[in-house]
Amino acid sequence: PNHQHHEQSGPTPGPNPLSSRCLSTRRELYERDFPVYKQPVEVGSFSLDSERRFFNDSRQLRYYVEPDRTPNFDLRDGYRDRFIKRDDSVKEKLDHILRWILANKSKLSSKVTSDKSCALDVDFVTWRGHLTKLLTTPYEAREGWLLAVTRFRGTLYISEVETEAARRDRESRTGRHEEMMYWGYKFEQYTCADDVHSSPDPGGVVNTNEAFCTVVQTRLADHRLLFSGEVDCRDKDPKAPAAPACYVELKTSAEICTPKQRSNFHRFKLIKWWAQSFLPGVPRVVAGFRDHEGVVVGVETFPISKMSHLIKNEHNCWKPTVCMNFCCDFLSFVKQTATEDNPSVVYLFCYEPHRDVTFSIHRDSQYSFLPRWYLEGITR
Ligand code: 0WD
Ligand code: CA
Repeated sequence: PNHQHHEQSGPTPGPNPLSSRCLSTRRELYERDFPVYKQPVEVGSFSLDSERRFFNDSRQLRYYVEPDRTPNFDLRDGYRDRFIKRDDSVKEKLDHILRWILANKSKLSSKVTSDKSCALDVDFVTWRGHLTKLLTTPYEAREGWLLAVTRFRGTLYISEVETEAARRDRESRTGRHEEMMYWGYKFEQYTCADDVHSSPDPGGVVNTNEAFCTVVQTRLADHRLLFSGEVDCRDKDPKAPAAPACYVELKTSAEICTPKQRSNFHRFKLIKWWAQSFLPGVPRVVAGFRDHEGVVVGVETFPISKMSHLIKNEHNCWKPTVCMNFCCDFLSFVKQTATEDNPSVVYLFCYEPHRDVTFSIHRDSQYSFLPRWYLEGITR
């Protein structure tokens, strides 16, 4: 896909100083007080089964079973013969979230407008993963992004578009890289059980079509957000706090052997772990540290609230306030830019490392992403 063709490159230049054609990504501009970020509230959840079918329930939610501190999990086991991989060339856009919205329209705080149709009481609908990319943008020197935005009945829908570079990378992955992508899912299988009282089954099949997703509502400054994110598992203690506080994010990472490796881990990996879990209010990450052969040699729990202390000794490190203020200003930029309320219009926002965020406008193009079933379903 080519996103060069657009009808104009921004609003007509005028005297309005609040209306701008681009948004700076320079860190210094975002070093101010931490913005208001309301405690995220889970408003629902959904599941995707082994064939990627949608269910408006938590059937795919799994339970965390704490492993040994030195577990020796072999993450390569089953890669050849017990692995069913999701087809990542299929772009699902916001479809699962939109399905969830239709299924929960009545319980979602929605208001009836003059034409008897419902408008959502939120400013933005998106995936958590898209917001994670926004939070880390001021520190992202390698990967750009494209975010498509459509305004429909006052709500701004944000859906990612794969960049050319990302598509090339996806299509040219090495065998080693493909196998390493499996390791994270295999770690989940070693540490998650299907039921409160059962044990993990490392002899089973890993199927990456399966997913459990939480849907949360929150507010960042004056932006009301509704987003969904995939959750790996929950605390199995029935006395654990309510969702999302009972959720656990699982990660694998290369074992840390040198001070240089520790510093890189703090500077480049923890920012992604922090941003991803902070957004939906997931309080901890359990990390499996593995060697080059894919054997987990250690497991460590990282509370999200302690991550910002861990990094304070690092030189030139990321700051949570810069991440949140940039995201907040980006959302303001989107509100100010995407003004035409029309499901066939897409405002395409583009970030390339070390550049400002820019945008282009596309009418009835390949970028339109709100499906007819959603437009019709929300209208009745
Ligand atoms: O571009 C995307 N991120 C899209 C995601 C486009 C369309 C759909 N999705 C959805 C899927 O329905 C999936 O269930 O992604 C869901 C996960 O969304 P998310 O939580 O917003 O994504 P993110 O925070 O980036 O990733 C969470 C987990 C990953 O775990 P790790 O520990 O590696 O961060 O979701 C998985 C992955 O296991 N994942 C995905 N699953 C399906 N499709 C995708 C994807 N595109 N990206 C990550
Ligand atoms: Ca994970």
